[in-house]
Amino acid sequence: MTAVTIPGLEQAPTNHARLLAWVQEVAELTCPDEVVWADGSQGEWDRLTQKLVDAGTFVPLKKKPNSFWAASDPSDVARVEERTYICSVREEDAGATNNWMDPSEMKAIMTELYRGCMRGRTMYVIPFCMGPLDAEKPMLGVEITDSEYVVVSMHIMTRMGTKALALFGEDADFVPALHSLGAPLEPGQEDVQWPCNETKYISHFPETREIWSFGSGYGGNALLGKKCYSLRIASVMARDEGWLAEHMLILKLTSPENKAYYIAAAFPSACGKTNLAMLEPTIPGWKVETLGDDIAWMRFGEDGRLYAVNPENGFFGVAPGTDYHTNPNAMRTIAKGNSLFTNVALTDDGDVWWEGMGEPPAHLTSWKKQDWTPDSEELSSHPNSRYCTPIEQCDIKAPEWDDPKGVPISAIFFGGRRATTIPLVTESRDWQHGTFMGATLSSETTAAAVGKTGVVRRDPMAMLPFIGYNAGDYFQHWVDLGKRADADKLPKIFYVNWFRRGDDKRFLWPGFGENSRILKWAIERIEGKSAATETPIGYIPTAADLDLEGLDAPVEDIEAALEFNADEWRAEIPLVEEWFAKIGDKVPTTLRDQLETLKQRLG
Ligand code: GTP
Ligand code: SPV
Ligand code: MN
Repeated sequence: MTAVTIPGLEQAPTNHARLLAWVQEVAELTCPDEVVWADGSQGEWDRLTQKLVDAGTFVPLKKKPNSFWAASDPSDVARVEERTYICSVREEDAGATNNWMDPSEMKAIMTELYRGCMRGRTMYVIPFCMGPLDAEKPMLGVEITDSEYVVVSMHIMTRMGTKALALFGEDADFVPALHSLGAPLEPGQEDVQWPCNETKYISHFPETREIWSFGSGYGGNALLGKKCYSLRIASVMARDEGWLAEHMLILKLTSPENKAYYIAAAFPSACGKTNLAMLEPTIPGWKVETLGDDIAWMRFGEDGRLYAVNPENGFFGVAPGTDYHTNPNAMRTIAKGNSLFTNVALTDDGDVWWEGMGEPPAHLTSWKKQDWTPDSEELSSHPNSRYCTPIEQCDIKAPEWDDPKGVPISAIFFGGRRATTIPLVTESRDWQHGTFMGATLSSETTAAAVGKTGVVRRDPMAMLPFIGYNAGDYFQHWVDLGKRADADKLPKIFYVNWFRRGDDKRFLWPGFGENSRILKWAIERIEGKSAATETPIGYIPTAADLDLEGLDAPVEDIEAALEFNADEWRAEIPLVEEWFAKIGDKVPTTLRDQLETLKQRLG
C-alpha cells in the first residue's frame, strides 16, 4: 500500500475495521487536504457555520438565533431524478421506473469522477443513526462528504457524531454513503459560494447497500441519510426483511374523548406532508401532534399491528406557502432558531421571507442574490426553497416521537395533487383495494424535482423516485404484507386530494387546518360512527357526513370536491392500463383483478 499521509486520517475515534478501511480508501482516492471525524458537538456546529459564513455560503440571520441563510447555485436546487440510479446487479431488479446501470460500470465511471475530487477541501466522516439511538437494531450509516453545508445539515436531520459512533462497536453493520460536491480546488484557487459540479450522479447499490453521490449539494441529493438511505436502500432492506420504508408523515390525533390514533400519510414531494403532520385542527376538542413529516419505517409488532418510526431527526420543509395561517407550528419551530434556510429571500433586517408569508417587504435579496421588490417579475424564493429545523424544538412533537417501539398505525392516507377526478376523500374497501389505490396514485409534478411542473404522472405510494427496486415487486410486497396480518389489525387505507379545482381554477377545499375534518371522518369510519356512500371507486362521504361546522366555504364547493365523476374515472382507466403495462409482468394478479373490478363497476 502506498503510504499516504493526510492530516487527520490517523486520528480515527473508532476501531471498526471495515469503517477504517473504507475511510482510508476514500481518502486515498479523493485526496482531501485533511480528514475530520464529525462529532456532532456544539463546538463543531459553531466552527463549521463560521467557516461557511467566512466563505460567503451562509449569512447569519439577525432575527433568528443561531440560524443561517444560504443560496445555492441556481442549477442545484432540487433532486435530480434523471441522474438518480438504482445499480442492482440485474437490470430487472431496478425495473421500469428507475434508471439503471451495471454496478461495476457505474463504479468505474464514478471512481474516475471521485479521483482527486476533494483536493483543497476537508473530508468529513459523519457516523449517523437513522431512527432512535436506543433501537434494538440501530440503523447505522456513515456519510463521507467534502461539504460543510452537508455536515451542519446532518447535525439537524440525523442523530450523528459521537453518540452514533458509540453504537458501531468493532463490527456493526452500516451503510457507507459517499458524497462529494465534485469541486476540487487548485492551490490558491478561490472557492465559490456554492460549489457543485455540472455532472451529477446519485447512485445506489442495493445488494451491497452502498450510496455514491457526486456533483450536487442539494438536500435530497446530498444528505444521504434521507432519501438515499431511509427510502431507496431501506426499501430494499424492508422487502428482504418483511417491513415497509415509506414516504410518509406520522401524526398523532387525539379525539375530544381523549382517545389517541396514529395516522401515516404518503403524498408526493411538495404535496402537503409537512403541513398535515403539523396541522392545527379547526374542529374543537381535536388535537394533532407530530412524529415525522417525510419518512416512516413500519414493522409489524407482536400484537399484529403495524408500528411506525420516523428515521429522521429534523424537518426539511418546503418554505413557500408556509406561514402563521397555513402552518403555524412550522413557523413557531423555526422561530426558535437553530435552523438553516436555503434558497429563500433575505430581508434587509436579517430575517427570511418567502412567497405565501403575506405582504412582501419593500426590498429583499432574492434567492438569486439579486435586489428584489414587490414589482419584480421573478419569485423572491425558489419554489423548492427549504427550511431545515430540529424536531426536538417543535412545540407539538408527540412525546413518543423518539420511541424505538414506534406507534401503532390506524389509518394510512394516500394523496396526490390532482385538479380533477380524485375526490377529496375515498375510503378503500380493504387492504388490497387500498394497495391498488396507492399503486395507481397520480399527482401533478412539483418543483421538488428538477423538470417540468404540473404534469400528471403516476406516483405509486408517493414513492416513484424512491423505490429502490422493481416497482412490481414493491406492489407485491404490499399485497403480501396485507395477507400476513389479521384484516382488522391492518391500518385502513384512504385516498385524499386536497387540490381539486373548480372551473375557475381555485381550490375547492380550503385545506390545511380544515383537513382535520377529513381526519375526524376517517377515524369515525374506523370506529363505525360515520357514514359514507359506496361508489365504484370506494366509500365517499356526502357533505352531510362530514363535520363542516364553522367551515367558511360554500357547500357546493365541498360537494364538488367530494364528487365521484364516472366519466372522469373512465378516462382514467387507459392511464392506469398504460401504467401497469409499463411495470410489466410483475404487476401482482391481485392488482390486475382490482383493475378489472373497477372497470366492471364503472360499466
Ligand atoms: P416534501 O418535503 O417535498 O416531501 O413535501 P411535503 O409533502 O411535506 O409538502 P408540504 O407540506 O411542504 O407542502 C407543499 C406545498 O403544498 C406548500 O406550498 C403548501 O403550502 C401546500 N399545501 C400543503 N397542504 C395543503 C392543503 O391542504 N391545501 C393546499 N391548497 N395546499 C397545501
Ligand atoms: C422531497 O423531495 O420529497 C423532499 C425533499 O422531502 S428532498 O430531501 O430533497 O428529497
Ligand atoms: Mn419528501
